[in-house]
Amino acid sequence: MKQHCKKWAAILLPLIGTTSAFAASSGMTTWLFDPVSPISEQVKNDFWYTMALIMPFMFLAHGLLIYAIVKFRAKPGGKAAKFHENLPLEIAWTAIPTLAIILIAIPAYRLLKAMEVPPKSDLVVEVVGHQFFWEYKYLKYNIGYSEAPIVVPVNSVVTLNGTSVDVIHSWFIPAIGVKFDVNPGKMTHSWFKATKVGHYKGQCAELCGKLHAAMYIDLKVVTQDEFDLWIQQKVREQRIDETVSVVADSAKAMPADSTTKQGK
Ligand SMILES: [Cu+2]
Repeated sequence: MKQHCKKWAAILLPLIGTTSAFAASSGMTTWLFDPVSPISEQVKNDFWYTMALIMPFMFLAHGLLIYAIVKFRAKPGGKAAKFHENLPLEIAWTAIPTLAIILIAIPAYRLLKAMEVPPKSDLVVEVVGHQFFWEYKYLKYNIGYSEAPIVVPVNSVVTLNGTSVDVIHSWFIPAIGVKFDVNPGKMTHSWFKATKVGHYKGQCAELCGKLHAAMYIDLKVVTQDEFDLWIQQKVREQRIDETVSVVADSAKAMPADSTTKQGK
Protein backbone atom coordinates (compact mmCIF):
# COMPACT_ATOMS: atom_id res chain seq x y z
CA MET A 1 0.00 0.00 0.00
CA LYS A 2 2.83 2.36 0.89
CA GLN A 3 4.37 1.91 -2.54
CA HIS A 4 0.98 2.62 -4.18
CA CYS A 5 0.71 5.86 -2.26
CA LYS A 6 4.17 6.95 -3.33
CA LYS A 7 3.32 6.19 -6.99
CA TRP A 8 0.11 8.25 -6.86
CA ALA A 9 1.84 11.07 -5.04
CA ALA A 10 4.56 11.11 -7.70
CA ILE A 11 1.87 11.56 -10.40
CA LEU A 12 -0.54 13.91 -8.62
CA LEU A 13 1.72 16.33 -6.74
CA PRO A 14 3.60 17.74 -9.78
CA LEU A 15 0.25 18.00 -11.58
CA ILE A 16 -1.34 20.01 -8.74
CA GLY A 17 1.82 22.10 -8.45
CA THR A 18 1.99 23.10 -12.12
CA THR A 19 -1.77 23.74 -12.34
CA SER A 20 -1.77 26.12 -9.35
CA ALA A 21 1.43 27.83 -10.56
CA PHE A 22 -0.24 28.42 -13.94
CA ALA A 23 -3.43 29.69 -12.26
CA ALA A 24 -1.45 32.18 -10.16
CA SER A 25 0.73 33.43 -13.04
CA SER A 26 -2.10 33.79 -15.59
CA GLY A 27 -4.31 35.81 -13.22
CA MET A 28 -6.99 33.12 -13.38
CA THR A 29 -8.16 34.03 -9.89
CA THR A 30 -9.64 37.30 -11.17
CA TRP A 31 -11.93 35.72 -13.78
CA LEU A 32 -15.00 36.41 -11.66
CA PHE A 33 -14.94 40.17 -12.51
CA ASP A 34 -14.40 42.88 -9.94
CA PRO A 35 -17.85 43.79 -8.67
CA VAL A 36 -18.87 47.44 -9.13
CA SER A 37 -22.42 47.29 -7.77
CA PRO A 38 -24.05 46.00 -4.58
CA ILE A 39 -25.75 43.22 -6.57
CA SER A 40 -22.57 41.98 -8.26
CA GLU A 41 -20.85 42.10 -4.85
CA GLN A 42 -23.60 39.78 -3.58
CA VAL A 43 -23.25 37.57 -6.68
CA LYS A 44 -19.53 37.20 -5.93
CA ASN A 45 -20.13 36.39 -2.25
CA ASP A 46 -22.89 33.94 -3.12
CA PHE A 47 -20.61 32.24 -5.65
CA TRP A 48 -17.85 31.65 -3.07
CA TYR A 49 -20.39 30.58 -0.44
CA THR A 50 -21.81 28.00 -2.89
CA MET A 51 -18.29 26.85 -3.79
CA ALA A 52 -17.44 26.38 -0.10
CA LEU A 53 -20.52 24.18 0.26
CA ILE A 54 -20.08 22.05 -2.86
CA MET A 55 -16.31 21.59 -3.05
CA PRO A 56 -16.11 19.17 -0.05
CA PHE A 57 -18.64 16.96 -1.86
CA MET A 58 -16.55 17.00 -5.02
CA PHE A 59 -13.35 16.09 -3.18
CA LEU A 60 -15.12 13.42 -1.11
CA ALA A 61 -16.76 11.78 -4.16
CA HIS A 62 -13.60 11.84 -6.27
CA GLY A 63 -11.42 10.80 -3.35
CA LEU A 64 -13.65 7.80 -2.63
CA LEU A 65 -13.74 6.91 -6.32
CA ILE A 66 -9.95 6.94 -6.63
CA TYR A 67 -9.60 5.03 -3.34
CA ALA A 68 -12.12 2.36 -4.49
CA ILE A 69 -10.41 1.98 -7.86
CA VAL A 70 -7.04 1.40 -6.21
CA LYS A 71 -8.16 -0.65 -3.25
CA PHE A 72 -10.98 -2.85 -4.58
CA ARG A 73 -10.07 -3.42 -8.21
CA ALA A 74 -9.62 -6.93 -9.65
CA LYS A 75 -5.97 -7.75 -9.12
CA PRO A 76 -4.14 -10.37 -11.19
CA GLY A 77 -5.31 -13.76 -9.94
CA GLY A 78 -8.07 -12.25 -7.74
CA LYS A 79 -11.63 -10.88 -8.09
CA ALA A 80 -12.90 -7.33 -7.63
CA ALA A 81 -14.63 -6.64 -4.30
CA LYS A 82 -18.46 -6.30 -4.27
CA PHE A 83 -20.66 -4.24 -1.96
CA HIS A 84 -24.44 -4.17 -1.53
CA GLU A 85 -26.83 -1.99 0.47
CA ASN A 86 -25.92 0.01 3.49
CA LEU A 87 -29.01 1.76 4.84
CA PRO A 88 -27.38 4.28 7.22
CA LEU A 89 -24.92 5.25 4.49
CA GLU A 90 -27.71 5.66 1.90
CA ILE A 91 -29.75 7.84 4.28
CA ALA A 92 -26.66 9.93 4.99
CA TRP A 93 -25.78 10.50 1.32
CA THR A 94 -29.34 11.52 0.57
CA ALA A 95 -29.97 13.73 3.59
CA ILE A 96 -26.66 15.62 3.71
CA PRO A 97 -26.64 16.76 0.03
CA THR A 98 -30.35 17.69 0.33
CA LEU A 99 -29.51 19.92 3.26
CA ALA A 100 -26.64 21.43 1.25
CA ILE A 101 -28.99 22.20 -1.66
CA ILE A 102 -31.43 23.93 0.69
CA LEU A 103 -28.57 25.98 2.17
CA ILE A 104 -27.53 26.99 -1.37
CA ALA A 105 -31.08 27.73 -2.59
CA ILE A 106 -32.20 30.09 0.19
CA PRO A 107 -29.61 32.90 -0.36
CA ALA A 108 -29.72 32.31 -4.15
CA TYR A 109 -33.49 32.93 -4.31
CA ARG A 110 -33.11 35.97 -2.05
CA LEU A 111 -30.50 37.33 -4.44
CA LEU A 112 -32.72 36.68 -7.51
CA LYS A 113 -35.50 38.63 -5.82
CA ALA A 114 -33.12 41.52 -5.05
CA MET A 115 -32.03 41.56 -8.71
CA GLU A 116 -35.58 41.88 -10.01
CA VAL A 117 -37.10 44.37 -7.62
CA PRO A 118 -35.58 47.83 -8.07
CA PRO A 119 -35.40 50.21 -5.13
CA LYS A 120 -36.58 53.80 -5.68
CA SER A 121 -34.83 54.75 -8.89
CA ASP A 122 -32.90 57.91 -9.79
CA LEU A 123 -32.94 57.22 -13.52
CA VAL A 124 -35.06 55.03 -15.80
CA VAL A 125 -33.63 53.79 -19.08
CA GLU A 126 -35.56 51.77 -21.62
CA VAL A 127 -33.43 49.09 -23.27
CA VAL A 128 -34.64 47.87 -26.66
CA GLY A 129 -33.03 44.85 -28.33
CA HIS A 130 -32.72 44.74 -32.12
CA GLN A 131 -31.08 42.23 -34.44
CA PHE A 132 -28.21 43.13 -33.87
CA PHE A 133 -27.78 46.24 -31.76
CA TRP A 134 -29.11 47.97 -28.65
CA GLU A 135 -31.28 51.06 -28.46
CA TYR A 136 -31.57 53.22 -25.32
CA LYS A 137 -34.36 55.64 -24.45
CA TYR A 138 -34.18 58.17 -21.61
CA LEU A 139 -37.88 59.03 -21.50
CA LYS A 140 -37.46 61.69 -18.80
CA TYR A 141 -35.18 63.70 -21.12
CA ASN A 142 -37.01 62.68 -24.28
CA ILE A 143 -33.89 61.28 -25.92
CA GLY A 144 -33.19 58.02 -27.66
CA TYR A 145 -30.29 56.61 -29.65
CA SER A 146 -28.69 53.34 -30.71
CA GLU A 147 -25.29 51.78 -31.34
CA ALA A 148 -23.57 53.91 -28.68
CA PRO A 149 -22.80 53.24 -25.00
CA ILE A 150 -25.44 53.53 -22.32
CA VAL A 151 -24.31 56.37 -20.01
CA VAL A 152 -25.30 56.57 -16.35
CA PRO A 153 -24.19 58.59 -13.30
CA VAL A 154 -22.18 56.88 -10.58
CA ASN A 155 -23.94 55.84 -7.34
CA SER A 156 -27.40 56.28 -8.85
CA VAL A 157 -30.08 53.63 -8.89
CA VAL A 158 -30.79 52.95 -12.56
CA THR A 159 -33.96 51.06 -13.42
CA LEU A 160 -33.95 49.22 -16.73
CA ASN A 161 -37.18 48.54 -18.59
CA GLY A 162 -36.44 46.14 -21.41
CA THR A 163 -38.20 45.00 -24.54
CA SER A 164 -37.32 43.75 -28.03
CA VAL A 165 -38.60 44.54 -31.50
CA ASP A 166 -37.77 41.15 -33.05
CA VAL A 167 -36.49 38.12 -31.11
CA ILE A 168 -35.40 37.46 -27.51
CA HIS A 169 -32.09 39.11 -26.55
CA SER A 170 -30.37 39.27 -23.18
CA TRP A 171 -28.66 42.36 -21.77
CA PHE A 172 -25.69 41.10 -19.75
CA ILE A 173 -22.94 43.05 -17.99
CA PRO A 174 -21.09 40.88 -15.46
CA ALA A 175 -19.34 43.72 -13.58
CA ILE A 176 -22.66 45.22 -12.43
CA GLY A 177 -24.38 41.86 -11.98
CA VAL A 178 -27.18 42.48 -14.49
CA LYS A 179 -28.44 39.84 -16.90
CA PHE A 180 -32.00 40.19 -18.05
CA ASP A 181 -33.92 38.99 -21.07
CA VAL A 182 -35.73 41.42 -23.35
CA ASN A 183 -38.71 39.86 -25.09
CA PRO A 184 -40.82 41.04 -28.04
CA GLY A 185 -44.21 42.40 -26.96
CA LYS A 186 -43.32 42.35 -23.27
CA MET A 187 -41.60 44.59 -20.74
CA THR A 188 -39.08 43.10 -18.29
CA HIS A 189 -37.25 44.93 -15.51
CA SER A 190 -33.90 45.03 -13.83
CA TRP A 191 -31.76 47.58 -12.01
CA PHE A 192 -28.24 48.39 -10.88
CA LYS A 193 -26.26 50.94 -8.94
CA ALA A 194 -22.72 51.31 -10.29
CA THR A 195 -20.40 52.37 -7.50
CA LYS A 196 -17.26 53.08 -9.56
CA VAL A 197 -16.69 55.44 -12.49
CA GLY A 198 -15.49 53.46 -15.50
CA HIS A 199 -16.17 51.73 -18.78
CA TYR A 200 -17.69 48.26 -18.53
CA LYS A 201 -18.27 45.70 -21.24
CA GLY A 202 -21.06 43.25 -21.81
CA GLN A 203 -22.54 41.07 -24.48
CA CYS A 204 -25.94 39.82 -25.62
CA ALA A 205 -26.36 36.54 -23.77
CA GLU A 206 -29.24 35.02 -25.73
CA LEU A 207 -28.50 33.39 -29.08
CA CYS A 208 -30.50 35.74 -31.31
CA GLY A 209 -29.27 35.15 -34.86
CA LYS A 210 -26.36 35.45 -37.24
CA LEU A 211 -24.61 38.43 -35.62
CA HIS A 212 -25.41 37.54 -32.00
CA ALA A 213 -21.69 37.26 -31.19
CA ALA A 214 -21.15 40.86 -32.36
CA MET A 215 -23.92 42.29 -30.18
CA TYR A 216 -21.71 43.98 -27.62
CA ILE A 217 -22.86 46.19 -24.77
CA ASP A 218 -20.96 49.26 -23.56
CA LEU A 219 -21.69 50.91 -20.25
CA LYS A 220 -20.12 54.22 -19.27
CA VAL A 221 -20.38 55.16 -15.62
CA VAL A 222 -19.57 58.86 -15.20
CA THR A 223 -19.79 61.51 -12.49
CA GLN A 224 -23.11 63.36 -12.03
CA ASP A 225 -21.62 66.52 -13.62
CA GLU A 226 -20.38 64.61 -16.67
CA PHE A 227 -23.77 62.96 -16.96
CA ASP A 228 -25.62 66.30 -16.86
CA LEU A 229 -23.32 67.65 -19.60
CA TRP A 230 -23.84 64.53 -21.69
CA ILE A 231 -27.63 64.83 -21.33
CA GLN A 232 -27.54 68.51 -22.41
CA GLN A 233 -25.46 67.60 -25.45
CA LYS A 234 -27.77 64.71 -26.39
CA VAL A 235 -30.87 66.91 -26.05
CA ARG A 236 -29.24 69.50 -28.37
CA GLU A 237 -28.27 66.81 -30.92
CA GLN A 238 -31.78 65.41 -30.81
CA ARG A 239 -33.30 68.85 -31.44
CA ILE A 240 -31.04 69.37 -34.48
CA ASP A 241 -32.00 65.91 -35.79
CA GLU A 242 -35.70 66.68 -35.32
CA THR A 243 -35.40 70.05 -37.12
CA VAL A 244 -33.54 68.38 -40.00
CA SER A 245 -36.22 65.70 -40.32
CA VAL A 246 -39.08 68.26 -40.09
CA VAL A 247 -37.46 70.32 -42.88
CA ALA A 248 -36.91 67.16 -44.94
CA ASP A 249 -40.54 66.05 -44.40
CA SER A 250 -41.98 69.44 -45.40
CA ALA A 251 -39.74 69.48 -48.49
CA LYS A 252 -41.11 66.05 -49.42
CA ALA A 253 -44.71 67.17 -48.80
CA MET A 254 -44.28 70.14 -51.13
CA PRO A 255 -44.99 69.27 -54.82
CA ALA A 256 -41.86 69.57 -56.96
CA ASP A 257 -43.50 71.96 -59.49
CA SER A 258 -45.28 74.14 -56.89
CA THR A 259 -43.09 77.20 -57.64
CA THR A 260 -43.87 77.06 -61.36
CA LYS A 261 -47.59 76.76 -60.66
CA GLN A 262 -47.46 79.72 -58.27
CA GLY A 263 -45.68 81.72 -60.99
CA LYS A 264 -48.56 81.19 -63.39
CU1 LIG B 1 -27.93 37.82 -29.05
